[in-house]
Amino acid sequence: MSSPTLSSSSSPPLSSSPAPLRKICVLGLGYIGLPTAAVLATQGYSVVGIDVKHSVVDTVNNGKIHIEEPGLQTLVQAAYKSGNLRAQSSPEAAAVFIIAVPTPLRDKKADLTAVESATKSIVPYLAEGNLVILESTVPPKTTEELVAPILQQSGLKAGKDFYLAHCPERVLPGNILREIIENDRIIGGINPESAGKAEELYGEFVAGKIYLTDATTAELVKLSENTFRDVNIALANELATICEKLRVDVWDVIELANHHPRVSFLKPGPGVGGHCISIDPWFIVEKASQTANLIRLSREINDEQPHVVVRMAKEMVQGTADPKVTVLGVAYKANVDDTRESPAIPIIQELEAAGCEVRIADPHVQRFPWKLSQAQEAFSKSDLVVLVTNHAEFATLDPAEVGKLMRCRQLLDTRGQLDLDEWRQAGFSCRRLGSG
Ligand code: SAJ
Repeated sequence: MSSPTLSSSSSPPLSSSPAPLRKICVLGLGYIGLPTAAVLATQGYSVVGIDVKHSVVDTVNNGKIHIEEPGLQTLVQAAYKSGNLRAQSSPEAAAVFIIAVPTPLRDKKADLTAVESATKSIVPYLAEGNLVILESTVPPKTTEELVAPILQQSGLKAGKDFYLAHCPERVLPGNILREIIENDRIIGGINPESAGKAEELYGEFVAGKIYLTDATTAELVKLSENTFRDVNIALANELATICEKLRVDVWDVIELANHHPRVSFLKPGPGVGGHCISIDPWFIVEKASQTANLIRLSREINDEQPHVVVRMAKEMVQGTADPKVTVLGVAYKANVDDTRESPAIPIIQELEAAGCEVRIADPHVQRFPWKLSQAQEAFSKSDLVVLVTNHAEFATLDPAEVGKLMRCRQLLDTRGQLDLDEWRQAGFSCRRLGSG
């Protein structure tokens, strides 16, 4: 079978690694950059983390973290205590530069401002033999057509005087520290020598297999993975809407269908959030607007889900004077503190626009544009609980205790998380997304 892979290996000999590879600048200390910097520092590299936010630099320089991720605090503290990790706001000379800055969506296109400015900030320090790695998720050809030309303003030639590769991050928030080590990696070099050089570095801490290819293939591999998941979730969400009409339980349908050896549905829900799956498919649409029809439609189906939830919520409080609605969970998914692109945001906006007083509780989230309440306060005199994020804590709520606080005992579970029989026994009238 033919493959775009140039070669693959699980661990190249480290002894062949030249000494200069041991000083690394990691640009961007977010969900990917900070764990990567900390892992490299604990592997004995001298790591300088760069972030444009002074508060982030200060936090890391105190051995602390500004994001929630299991195990990260311990790792960053260990890295900091080893003396191998420090942070600052601009780069300095190093052997390796890793760019892990955000690539948000603006008007359904990739906003590459941060990649561009991080790349520009490297130029004054770029030296012969350096390795530059782009980890940020980007539209196809960004490494070749944006990053390489900027770096070449140094007078050095990509692939000849310095090495350049795209090594997309593929770790799952909530499980980053395990996946950063265990996941297989795709390394796309601007030329085979660049891919090989990047492989030397990743081979030091990646236990999974490393596959080498070209930069544009690597960019598309990353986007395709998240698109695959988005299309699968869109199918589950469409099925939920169909089941709603047919008065069949989508959760039963999916569970039973998944017993087929070649079927693996993901779950329906209130919509797809986060900084990855809700964004990356648009990077493909951007480059192939005439042909990426299924990809675009899947995005649209998933973006419609918060409105489906609001329609159901409105039906449930119809006729209630001054309805009060409790939104449980605003993180984009279970057990994380990240609210970027969370479906909770359009749900809250639309409920408020419909005249509902919205109370919000999320045990993981500290910062949110709306006021966050403790659970007790959020349930007080409420007419409806809408479970938006399936945090583990919500599964252990006592329906009888919650019911006592509420004005009207109603529950809408958008995640299929709660035992509705238990809530019904406590006097709740319940609906579950996709259950008719
Ligand atoms: N979701 C559903 N139904 C499901 C699974 C997820 O509605 O069955 C929703 C979640 O609630 C969430 C969104 O989809 O709102 C995305 O969550 P996720 O857990 O599927 O993925 P992310 O965005 O946290 O991380 C993804 C991962 N990609 C893949 O699994 C292919 C991760 O490995 C990537 O590194 C990450 O994107 C990234 O940074 O690109």
